[in-house]
Amino acid sequence: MKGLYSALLISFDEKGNLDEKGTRNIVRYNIDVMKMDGLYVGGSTGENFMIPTETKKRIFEIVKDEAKDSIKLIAQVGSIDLYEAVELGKYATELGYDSLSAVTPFYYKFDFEEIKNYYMTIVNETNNNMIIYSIPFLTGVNMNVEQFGELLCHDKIIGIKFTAGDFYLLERVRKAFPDKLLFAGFDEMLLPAVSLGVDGAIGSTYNVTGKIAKEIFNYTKEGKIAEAREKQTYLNDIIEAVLKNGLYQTIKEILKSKGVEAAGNCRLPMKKISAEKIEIAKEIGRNFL
Ligand code: MN9
Repeated sequence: MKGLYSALLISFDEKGNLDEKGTRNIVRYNIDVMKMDGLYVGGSTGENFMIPTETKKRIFEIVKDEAKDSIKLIAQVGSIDLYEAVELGKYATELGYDSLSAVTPFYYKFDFEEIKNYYMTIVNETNNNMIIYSIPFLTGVNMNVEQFGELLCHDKIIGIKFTAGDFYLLERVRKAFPDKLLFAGFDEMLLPAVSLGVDGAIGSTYNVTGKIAKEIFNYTKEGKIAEAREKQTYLNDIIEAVLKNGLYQTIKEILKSKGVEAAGNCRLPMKKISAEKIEIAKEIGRNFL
């Protein structure tokens, strides 16, 4: 399960309905052109927390159908509706997803006992692998090494998607759990995360920057830090421009400019992109990718 994963973008039409063909095209681009090792389906990048359960299921279905067994697939099933998380977990497990992942439950400030019960429930009900999705800047949920340990001691809880800039914590987690899978979640900090021994990375920008990310990953692992830094700086110039222009929609526009038809729109309440910003997105695609 090691390696580079795109956090898959999902295509929606003008009304916010799933565009199945467009989504399949994005999957194909990630496999055929970006040469990703896997896809992370239903994460933040997949606009997952804004879409209804039936659509989430359909997305898991068409991605699996398109990718077949050609790359690894992780299904993010986490939800503050634990019943939904279990239902989605069973569904993705039956479809043959290699692992589940679940965001730490957010909004209600659940205590650790509740968080632990959430993960144990999903794992015990689905009997599939689980990767903890930790993204404190969006969830407000911070876990320490001991708490990660209480979850990771379960055989089926195989790793963490670590989307944070706390590299001291990352290093302590790496040392404490050498046999678990650690994935870096911030594309702009890939180099330092790889230098601290992560097994892979999962990111939104890799839908279009996957090849650059692979170079950073490989150079860093080989100890070629100057080369890796040069690539990271190049990647971060792209990421800075993308973030400024609107993260997910800009990546969708770049995909379109690269010939990925119907890469689509974002769902409300995310706003519609302006004509001016579409031009900026195309320019980023043309100049850097
Ligand atoms: O999960 C992504 N996080 C979000 C990972 O989309 C919230 C990252 O890949 C970031 O989009 C990326 C740009 O900041 O690092």
